Amino acid sequence: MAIARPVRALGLAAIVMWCFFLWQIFRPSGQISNQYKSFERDPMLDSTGEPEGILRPATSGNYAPGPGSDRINATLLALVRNEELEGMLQAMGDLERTWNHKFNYPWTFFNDVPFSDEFKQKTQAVTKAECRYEVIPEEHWAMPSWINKDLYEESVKILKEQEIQYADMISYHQMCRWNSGMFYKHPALADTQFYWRVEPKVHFFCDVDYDVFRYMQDNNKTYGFTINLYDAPASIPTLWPETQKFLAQHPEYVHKNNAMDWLTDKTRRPAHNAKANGYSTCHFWTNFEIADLSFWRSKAYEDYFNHLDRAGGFFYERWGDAPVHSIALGLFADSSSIHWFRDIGYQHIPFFNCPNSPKCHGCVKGRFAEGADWLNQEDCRPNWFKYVGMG
Ligand SMILES: Nc1nc2c(ncn2[C@@H]2O[C@H](COP(=O)(O)OP(=O)(O)OP(=O)(O)O)[C@@H](O)[C@H]2O)c(=O)[nH]1
Ligand SMILES: *[C@@H]1O[C@H](CO)[C@@H](O)[C@H](O)[C@H]1NC(C)=O
Ligand SMILES: *[C@@H]1O[C@H](CO)[C@@H](O)[C@H](O)[C@H]1NC(C)=O
Ligand SMILES: [Mg+2]
Repeated sequence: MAIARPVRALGLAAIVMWCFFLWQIFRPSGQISNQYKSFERDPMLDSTGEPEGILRPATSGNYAPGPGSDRINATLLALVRNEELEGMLQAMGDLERTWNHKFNYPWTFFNDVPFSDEFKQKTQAVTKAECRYEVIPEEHWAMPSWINKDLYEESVKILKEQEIQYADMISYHQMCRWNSGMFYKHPALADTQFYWRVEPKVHFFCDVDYDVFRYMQDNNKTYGFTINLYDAPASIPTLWPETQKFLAQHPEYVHKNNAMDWLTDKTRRPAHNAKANGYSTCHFWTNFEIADLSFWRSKAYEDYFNHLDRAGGFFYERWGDAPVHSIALGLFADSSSIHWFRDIGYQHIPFFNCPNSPKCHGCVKGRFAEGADWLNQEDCRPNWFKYVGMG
């Protein structure tokens, strides 16, 4: 049966339109629409090398596994469940390949229940370095006695209505509290000064050829981050008001070179600042952090954490360790001691730090988010660079 030429043309046009429609929906999200772009030109697209300052390559000392090395008191640190073994092996594999096989820093694993033999055997098999497996003491993990269970249950309902992820998992609240104010009190870390926090399933993309812990020590760095994000204001409505109460009692703890402007910015995302009652919600994304434990062990931070803990927001709201750490650093640390590790390629779904460097493989240079365009608006790095810099 012959089909008239105009009808054929129409049919072809319909197919073309349909393909275009599908492409619009399913096209790869590599292209960031202007609406959500944070920078005219993302600094990650600029050529990235090693940081300035004193650097020690593996050849500068004895980094072989075992005692008597040139390693300082530092550890790779992971809070992880037995069920997350596969994801942990993947993350360890990445970090061993890109960095730790050269330096052999020990791994310290924490869990609220004992690690299984399988977990111990398989993780130790990924590294030549020493692995330590630690159980968290009950008094560091349990919900504190002053938290009212009924009030907690009521609060969870409200948080759920506001679509706060994991609000109904008590263990998530416990995890956030432990990461905020407990991990550094574990006896296994008594002799440790620096740690690098690693979560299961994260990725590392770039070869790093210097001792990162020595970099922190030699250059007087307190804290290192890769990604800076906005938080969900509904998870922390009273965190900033509680912080202000604390500061009224303890103005002496605020460092003269603080990052208060970064904490309180309301120009870039005013609605977030309003909903969080004065806090921009901008925070270091703490699933990656390289830091000096003496900051958390300071009187200023201890008093601040105790104030927050008593206020109850780790349970009645869903305060994360990320905003808590970030506010404390922004207030009590010298902002020049906070370092952006732009050279450490990193991913925790759905965000990336992917530098433009020949040392990096497996991520798209300059890509910040994967999955949906709107995720790019969660990028808060421009504020850190604006108020503090890229150091
Ligand atoms: N042992 C133990 N580890 C936990 C528990 N809850 C969370 N963790 C660990 O704490 C870290 C953060 O938990 P996640 O569930 O990844 O939280 P998240 O990163 O905010 O959420 P995702 O986006 O789902 O990854 C991970 O390393 C987990 O393995 C727990 O109840 N017990
Ligand atoms: C480093 O650890 C050793 C024990 O492993 C300890 O004797 C020493 O005091 C520690 N140093 C610091 C600065 O904590
Ligand atoms: C680090 O701090 C010490 C003591 O304050 C100082 O002597 C040293 O010069 C500083 N080093 C750098 C690289 O800033
Ligand atoms: Mg995670």
